[in-house]
Amino acid sequence: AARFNPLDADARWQRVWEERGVFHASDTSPKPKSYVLEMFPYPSGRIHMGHVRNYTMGDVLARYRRMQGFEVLHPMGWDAFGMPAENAAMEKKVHPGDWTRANIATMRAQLKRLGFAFDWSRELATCEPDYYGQEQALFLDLYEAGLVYRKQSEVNWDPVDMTVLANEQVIDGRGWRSGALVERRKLNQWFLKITDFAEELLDGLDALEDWPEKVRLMQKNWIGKSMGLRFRFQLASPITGHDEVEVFTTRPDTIFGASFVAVAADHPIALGLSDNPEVAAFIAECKQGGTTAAELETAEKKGFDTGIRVRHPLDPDWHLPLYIANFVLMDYGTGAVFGVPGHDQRDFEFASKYGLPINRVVASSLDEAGQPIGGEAETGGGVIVNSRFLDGMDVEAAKAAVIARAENGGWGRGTTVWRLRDWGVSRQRYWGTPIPIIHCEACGPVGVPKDQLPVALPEDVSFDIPGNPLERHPTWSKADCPQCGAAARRETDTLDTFVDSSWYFIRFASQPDDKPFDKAVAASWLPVAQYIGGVEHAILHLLYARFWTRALQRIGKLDVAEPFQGLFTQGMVTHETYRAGDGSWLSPDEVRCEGDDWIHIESGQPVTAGRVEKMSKSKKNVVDPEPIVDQYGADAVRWFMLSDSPPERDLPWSEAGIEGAWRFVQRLWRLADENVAAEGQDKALDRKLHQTIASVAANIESLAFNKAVANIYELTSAIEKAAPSASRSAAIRALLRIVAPMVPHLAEEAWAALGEPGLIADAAWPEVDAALLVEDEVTIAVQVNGKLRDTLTVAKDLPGPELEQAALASDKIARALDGKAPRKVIVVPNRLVNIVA
Ligand code: ANZ
Ligand code: ZN
Repeated sequence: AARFNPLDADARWQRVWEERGVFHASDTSPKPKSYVLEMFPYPSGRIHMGHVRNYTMGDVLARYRRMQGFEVLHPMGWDAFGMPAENAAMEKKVHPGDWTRANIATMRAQLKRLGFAFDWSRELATCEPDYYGQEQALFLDLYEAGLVYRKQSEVNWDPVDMTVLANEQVIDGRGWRSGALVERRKLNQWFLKITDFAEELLDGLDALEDWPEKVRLMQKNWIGKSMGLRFRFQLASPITGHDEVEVFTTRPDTIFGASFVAVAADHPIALGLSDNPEVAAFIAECKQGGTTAAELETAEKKGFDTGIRVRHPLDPDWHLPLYIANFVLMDYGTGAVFGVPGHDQRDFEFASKYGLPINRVVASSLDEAGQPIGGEAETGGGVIVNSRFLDGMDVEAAKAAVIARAENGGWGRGTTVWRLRDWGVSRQRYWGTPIPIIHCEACGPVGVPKDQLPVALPEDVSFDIPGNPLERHPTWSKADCPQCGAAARRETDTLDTFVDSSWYFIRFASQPDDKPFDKAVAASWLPVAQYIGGVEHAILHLLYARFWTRALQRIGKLDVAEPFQGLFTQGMVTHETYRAGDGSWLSPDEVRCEGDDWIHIESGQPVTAGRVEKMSKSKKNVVDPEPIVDQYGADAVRWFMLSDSPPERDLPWSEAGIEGAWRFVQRLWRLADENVAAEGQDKALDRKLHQTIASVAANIESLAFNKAVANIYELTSAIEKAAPSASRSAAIRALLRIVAPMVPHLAEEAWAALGEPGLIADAAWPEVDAALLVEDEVTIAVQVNGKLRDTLTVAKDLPGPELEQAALASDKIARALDGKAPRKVIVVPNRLVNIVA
């Protein structure tokens, strides 16, 4: 055939792979195992270009590893619980389960059309009871081991809809449906003791050499280990029940920069003053606003001066005002702080508002001691100034000095402090894993016995009014206490969906019916050799998965410490954005290019082409992969995803790029299709081929796919230019094998057309003839009196006398010698001839 026709070939080969179970991973294979994993998708509706890029990279590696003789596990599944399904239920009156399963069906079919080498027999969806029931079993194991507990914690409360809101349902501090100002409310919620693992999770980062440095750093900062000091300020005049207030700081070095002390709105001192109606009103005001870190950060800093004064511990005559402040949290440190406006931004804003002193105690040099602080706090390091015995010390030395002083004086204690908080996993939502607990009046919270798992979600729920449908279901929450048999209440909170994604990779590795996984089988696959996904998961998902793995190891369920040996975070797929005259966004298929201008097709009006940005629905700059696959076939799309940009960088989608990829696929096809059998060796082509095999392998292994693509382009051109020979025919066959991981359908089709037996998917990676990697010619420098005068290309390992002869035969050397006779000739074989005249 003149052309490769993907519309026919793609589906045909996909069927063959599936029928023959080519990509099934065998637990019992004698081959070495390799686990290649891409982050599983949320079934939002359709596959987008980001998925295509992510899964293409993983697929190339998985197929390559198979060709290298590994038993490869390359699974796919669905992160299927979460808010969007409930939103769809509320907006479109469709059951979250129906919506999710329909999306999965669509997206599965889309993935299959791209020809990814997944072991579909291991497919899982976290919203199915066979998955979340096993998750409940693991939750109970952790509960028994004391790694799960319940405590009061704040949630976003919508006072109009009378419901708890997820963080993403709070928009600018208001409920997304009611528009009411959101309040903070305390509820009893479930927590996982990730802080027990803080030290391990931090230390473990050092061994993760195949992770991007920036991700390790982000995790390190998130865990946030630092030295802190807890110390007490005496109240200048004690009040009932309190004669001191204990604060917590990570910057004891700034102790002489203090200008106020502040407690949280629910601190005992604040509550003790709440008989005063002004205090009570201020405490109520502090409860408004969302709970997200961003919201707390940006909310206006407000305080209430209690009138109480406290004594500075290093100078009893120095009195500071005591405030109640909205930016101090009760559940961190001691719920009280001392404010240093010169060097902490929150304190700076607070002091500016209430006219408190803003003193400098850190400077870039001692000369700067008298300089006032400018428009914002100076949070960096430097030398301590205006601080008595600390003057001249650097920040770290001053911290140690103050901690020592406090401990000797008995007014404070140094502590190691962690930024990491325990993981709150309770969600007041329907579409998640039910927490397998029953609340009994007499026995308290009791775990559901394992033989009663899964605790399945009820199907008959309604979403027409806000709130958690599990809570108002007529029967579901009624249960008997497993311990005493009394009538009791089922927990109606469901688990954070990050729990679902914290162990799916273990379930992929081993999927028995009667338990979460088999310890030995799981350990035979884990850790994941290469994990690939978006950098947006660099902190939470990866940290939670690392924690979950270590927790299971600690309780003896799993023999693995770190789940992901290699991590790669790929760049995004981007596209130009377009705006109509009225500022509204236009999608790429609503506009047309005319010369250098863009035109709105429908109205004929000019369009402004804007920045190249991540494809997103809000900016309408999305290109749907499906019609592209319809038009160009899977291989062209795959090739384009790999070719234009380094994988860690953004990839700008372009029509020209996909067309180029399509043309290259056809070029490969023509090489195979027009190949003529011939005799004879082509040494140069042999060498090019073997160098390419080696460099493509090295580039795939380091995930430098765009470099592998460049290697392949070069080899293809070399083959095209070469005259027919046995070498050329062999090179074409080898080329098909090295492109097979990238363009597998074309490779199969051409492989079959050349009459090769078996599937190329089962073929081995071509062997490199090491002898051909070595160049047999070398470049020699020829010097006269130490000055470079000529270079010569000669056969490798040419003996000294012959090298000398060749050097002396050079015209340039003759000119440089200018008739003088060489006095001495120094020869370094393969490198240099130096003539001393
Ligand atoms: C004095 C100081 C001076 C502070 C300075 C910072 C900079 P990280 O490092 O994130 O753990 N803090 C302590 N308890 C708090 C609470 N319950 N609510 C709000 N803020 C609290 O933060 C520790 C710092 O956050 C502490 O160090 C304290 O302010 C504040 F130039 O003390 B610092
Ligand atoms: Zn009971």
